[in-house]
Amino acid sequence: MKTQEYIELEDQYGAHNYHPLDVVITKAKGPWVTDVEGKKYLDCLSAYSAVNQGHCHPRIVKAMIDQAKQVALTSRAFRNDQLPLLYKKLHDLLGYDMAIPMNSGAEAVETALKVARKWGYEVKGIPKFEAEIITAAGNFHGRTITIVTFSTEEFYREAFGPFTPGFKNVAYGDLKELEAAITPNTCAIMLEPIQGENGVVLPPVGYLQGVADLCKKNNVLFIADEIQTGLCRTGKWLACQHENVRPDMVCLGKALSGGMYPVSAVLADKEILGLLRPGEHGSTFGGSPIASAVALAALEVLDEEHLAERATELGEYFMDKLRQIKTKKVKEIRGKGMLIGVELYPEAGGARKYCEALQALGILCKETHENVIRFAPPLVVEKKTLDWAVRRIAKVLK
Ligand code: IF1
Repeated sequence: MKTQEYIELEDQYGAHNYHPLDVVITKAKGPWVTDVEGKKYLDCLSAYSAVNQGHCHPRIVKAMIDQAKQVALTSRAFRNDQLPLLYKKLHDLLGYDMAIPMNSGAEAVETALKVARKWGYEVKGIPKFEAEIITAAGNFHGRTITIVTFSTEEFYREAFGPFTPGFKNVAYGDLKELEAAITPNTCAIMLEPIQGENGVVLPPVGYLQGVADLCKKNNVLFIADEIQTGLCRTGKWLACQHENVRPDMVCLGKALSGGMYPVSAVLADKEILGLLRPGEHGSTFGGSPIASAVALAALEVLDEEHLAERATELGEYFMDKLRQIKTKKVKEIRGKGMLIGVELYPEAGGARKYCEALQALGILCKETHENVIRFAPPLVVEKKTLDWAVRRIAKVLK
């Protein structure tokens, strides 16, 4: 079948909740994907940072196939011999006492919110059902009803109320406003260390440290949503580590499986995650043998291929080259490691058409909001491939 036939089928029988580029991918390897016409593209999105390890990493593929032949799913009613190994690996790499496995990022976020509320009632002593959680304007944490409750993007919410009580937003990057929003009933503050969806927005230097200090002072939990920023994308295992901040809870997803399978998790110490009792929370697929084996391999690849260091080096290289492009269309280039946003002036006419032009030249990327193009290739990409990409990006921005 041809591209157009796939598109017609999809549009006829699928919900129209996306506006994808018209490229129909059929296979992929490392940083490259190939469409059904046989055209090859450099993937500069990495499935929103889920394929940090590169597409179809042989080691992760092998872990998945081997485990699929062995046992895929047991449910958590029984134990399996892969999940304990994943727990230990997460502990060794990231230094938290415990983890809880889920599937999607949104589920990890929901899990963290539930645990934070429980902590609020049982440890902090907040009166029953009065717990408050503070989030940041411009956030993106997923699509469930509770999560869109605190989205500030009206489009994500407008058709979907009524919403979940107990949340309030403050401006991202503003410690004063945050401090003023904390009450004795505040159990947690949840933030992305860099707001990806909001256009790769970096908070002011010292903000995350300031948030951690405010949390400590007020007996409030700091939840970091590292679903997009975590697992080496920004040059550290966790983006919070750039400021030597250790959040009380960390949400992981996306690259936790290298894109092979939906795997997410929440990490925290025993005083927090240890509060969950049997039956209070769970998931049919979360922590399955196949999810665990895949995640274990995905973490080993990040570790053994030193992908955090690679993200730092490649990110500096890439951003430097992007900055050398002579163009009047670019307002700002910002990012950390290999999470890079190129913000165009509004007069440039919106980022979408540049993504379409890049597609024609063999580069896949995605606009975020009106005017930002996000560049986040897999961390296994080579410098000479980035050079190749920059030549094309320069052409498009001229
Ligand atoms: C879509 C955005 C990125 C996330 C953070 C939780 C989740 C995400 C920081 C939820 C998910 C994805 C979802 C995807 C597009 C993508 C996205 F543009 F929409 F915002 F990456 F920037 N926390 N982000 O970034 O994880 O439940 O999806 O596994 O199409 O909605 P999920």
